[in-house]
Amino acid sequence: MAGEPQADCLFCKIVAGDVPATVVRETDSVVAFRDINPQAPSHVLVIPKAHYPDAASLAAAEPALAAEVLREAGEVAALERTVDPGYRIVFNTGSGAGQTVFHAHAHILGGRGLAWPPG
Ligand code: IU
Repeated sequence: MAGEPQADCLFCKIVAGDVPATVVRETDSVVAFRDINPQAPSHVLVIPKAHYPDAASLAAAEPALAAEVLREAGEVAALERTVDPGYRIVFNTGSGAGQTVFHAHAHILGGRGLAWPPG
């Protein structure tokens, strides 16, 4: 069923506490934790606790939860003090775009200059 935990999903295991993560913020519906392979001085992932394979499927099924992920991204940036000069929110979607974990997640990157366009 849509949104239900998936036994083979790494991020569902983090939500369940079965895989360790350095959690920086948590609400009833989302978790924010540090990426284990940071690509910037501040690199935090925000995930919905419910399982959806990517951001688009999350937004289609539960738009309020997708909005909560974005709201939480802003809270993370404030906590990490990256609001000024700026930070980046990234949703890699599909393997060709670099998605490796198929549980929707926002990367919140900051703490250094971020070039555009991305690689
Ligand atoms: P991607 O957009 O699907 O490639 O992002 C997945 C991220 O999950 C990636 O940056 C990994 O470093 C990160 N990650 C993690 O934080 N903890 C883990 O246990 C594993 C991956 I596996």
